[in-house]
Amino acid sequence: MSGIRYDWQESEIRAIYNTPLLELIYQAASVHRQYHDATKIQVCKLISIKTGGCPEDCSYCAQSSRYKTEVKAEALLEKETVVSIAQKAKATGISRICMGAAWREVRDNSQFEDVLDMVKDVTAMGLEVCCTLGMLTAGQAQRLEDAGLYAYNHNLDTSRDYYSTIITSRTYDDRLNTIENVRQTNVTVCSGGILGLGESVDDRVGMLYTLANLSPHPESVPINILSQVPGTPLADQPDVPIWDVVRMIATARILMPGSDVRLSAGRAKLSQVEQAFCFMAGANSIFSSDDNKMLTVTTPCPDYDTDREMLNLLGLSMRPAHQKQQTVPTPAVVG
Ligand code: SAM
Ligand code: DTB
Ligand code: SF4
Repeated sequence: MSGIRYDWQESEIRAIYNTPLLELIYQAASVHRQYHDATKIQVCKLISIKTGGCPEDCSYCAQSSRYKTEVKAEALLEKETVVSIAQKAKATGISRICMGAAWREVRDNSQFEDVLDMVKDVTAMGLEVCCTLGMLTAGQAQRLEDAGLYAYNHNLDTSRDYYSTIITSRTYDDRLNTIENVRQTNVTVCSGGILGLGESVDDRVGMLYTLANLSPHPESVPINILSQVPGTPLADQPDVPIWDVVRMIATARILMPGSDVRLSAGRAKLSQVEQAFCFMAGANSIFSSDDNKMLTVTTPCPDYDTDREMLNLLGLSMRPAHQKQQTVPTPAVVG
């Protein structure tokens, strides 16, 4: 689409991030209205299809087997369980289901076959299905596409420079390779990061630089606020100031105008007023959960009723599945 750039410089991104706050929000809100119906929010439901016992060492994560957290390793969920959670979510107006597995990578085994079956059945319900299963080969991405997968989530989390401070069991290029493998299919890409890992503003700019120079941009960009999980190396990180969250969302919105920007983990810590600022700055998606958790009990998530009430109060409605609006900006009338 016209007006979308893939050649952002870090200096430009830093200047956008550091724009005086209300001016930044105004610019982001304006861009948001050119590319999206600003009265719509996509509400998603996460399902942890395989919880805990992950061999990776992501310093923020409750599911890594390297840290002693309250999350215990569980078996892959049954397809029937996943379908019934998805049915309940659909009945409340949720249009996207994200299935997460605490895996380093997908293996070509019977568990992958089971996941492909889940993707088929939940897709057949008319919902958008996203999976986040760790690293993927191009062949595995193709099999997920064949099963009907709509999106694959694989976050960059932070800048290339800061990555090895947070994760040592894989590299930034491993991450980019999986994203590239997904791009070879028609499955859309979901990739974003986390605020509150102890990163600098330059690291935030660096992550957005990598995302915004992917061509095409990830169709979906989750912005997570660190949930400080006891037992992990990042347990004692301070809370992220709300204005940093708003700046990050607004900058992502301006750089990647056509993408969905998702206010993800950490939303439960925000007041309605704080969330309203995030929507004004261009966030157009949230995760909601009837069991009050994101993937695991360590990270609370507002429930369906609370979110319905908030959206009503703000005059927002839930976007149906497969209805991402991509308005072509009207050319200026000359003369
Ligand atoms: N194992 C897969 C992977 O890492 O790609 C998928 C699941 S993993 C839980 C998905 C994403 O959740 C991570 O990339 C990270 O951005 C986010 N996440 C995990 N733990 C978090 C926490 N404590 N606070 C905020 N975000 C978190
Ligand atoms: C994403 O960026 N955030 C979601 C989704 N993608 C998979 C996951 C947040 C996980 C929060 C930590 C937990 O629940 O343990
Ligand atoms: Fe494993 Fe994903 Fe958690 Fe890293 S973020 S430890 S890969 S579940």
